[in-house]
Amino acid sequence: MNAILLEINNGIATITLNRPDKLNAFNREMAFAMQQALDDCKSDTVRCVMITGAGKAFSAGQDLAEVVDPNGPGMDKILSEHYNPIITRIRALEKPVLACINGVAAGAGANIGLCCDIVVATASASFIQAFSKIGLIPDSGGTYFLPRLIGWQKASALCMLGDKVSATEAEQMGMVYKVFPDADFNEAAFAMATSLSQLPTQALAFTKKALNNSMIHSMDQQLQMEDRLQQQASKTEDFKEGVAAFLEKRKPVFRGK
Ligand code: T3D
Repeated sequence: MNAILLEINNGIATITLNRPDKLNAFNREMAFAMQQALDDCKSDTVRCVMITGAGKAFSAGQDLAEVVDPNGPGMDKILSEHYNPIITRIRALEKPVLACINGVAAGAGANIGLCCDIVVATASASFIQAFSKIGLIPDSGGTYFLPRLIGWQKASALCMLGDKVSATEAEQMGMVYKVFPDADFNEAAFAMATSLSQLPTQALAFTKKALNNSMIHSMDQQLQMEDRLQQQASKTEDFKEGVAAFLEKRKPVFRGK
């Protein structure tokens, strides 16, 4: 059974974390397959990426059996070779990545979800910074993204206490963009992915680049970056189409070019 499934249809790539018996916990094989799937999403045929989990969980993070396996990769390799390359690939991917949190998201599983561009969750989903429960620190970008998403105080509390947060609480805190009832989740998440895949893909890529840099830039640097990226956006076919469609009072057809 492939630990990661990748399907590409009509501009939408769906990456499914697929070890449902282990709540989609990551081992080395799965981490490498995830990196490969994200690389495959660089194709021009992909205009939006959805990440979700098979079965009842999104992901329980690191497979803890692998951590204690004497033949396993070892703690010195797990972050640098498994998770960090996943997080950097998601942030660098020049298209929107939608995390569809279909169940519990724990440890690195939670933080892979939280580093995505937009996070939606089913009402019965939950998030756990599970690390302190086993004597570790939050990784996979948890200490970077969480304080920026929900503020320092709440991030400190969740990282230290390891409390389980429901999807509704996560939405109120700003960790999640929208929560959908379980019965509507697949359809609603897919509708959002479809909308994203029909938007001006290059403008979204420039938007992502600007937002990535807003974490580290001064206001002046950010204004200069917006100026540069806006000039690039204004040279795209989709910009011409967007303006023409507005003036002709019709719906634009963006091609991602
Ligand atoms: O270098 C490094 O290693 C650092 C990297 C760190 C990255 C990390 O992600 S560290 C954090 C690792 N994750 C966890 O600590 C979470 C562990 N899991 C849980 O706390 C719970 O399973 C959940 C809260 C996620 C869900 O609870 P529940 O009650 O819904 O399910 P369960 O019964 O605990 O689990 C179901 C099965 O999945 C069970 O197997 P079994 O008994 O049916 O054969 C359980 O052992 C397995 N499972 C769940 N999480 C993991 C796992 N197996 C391996 N690794 C897991 N992380």
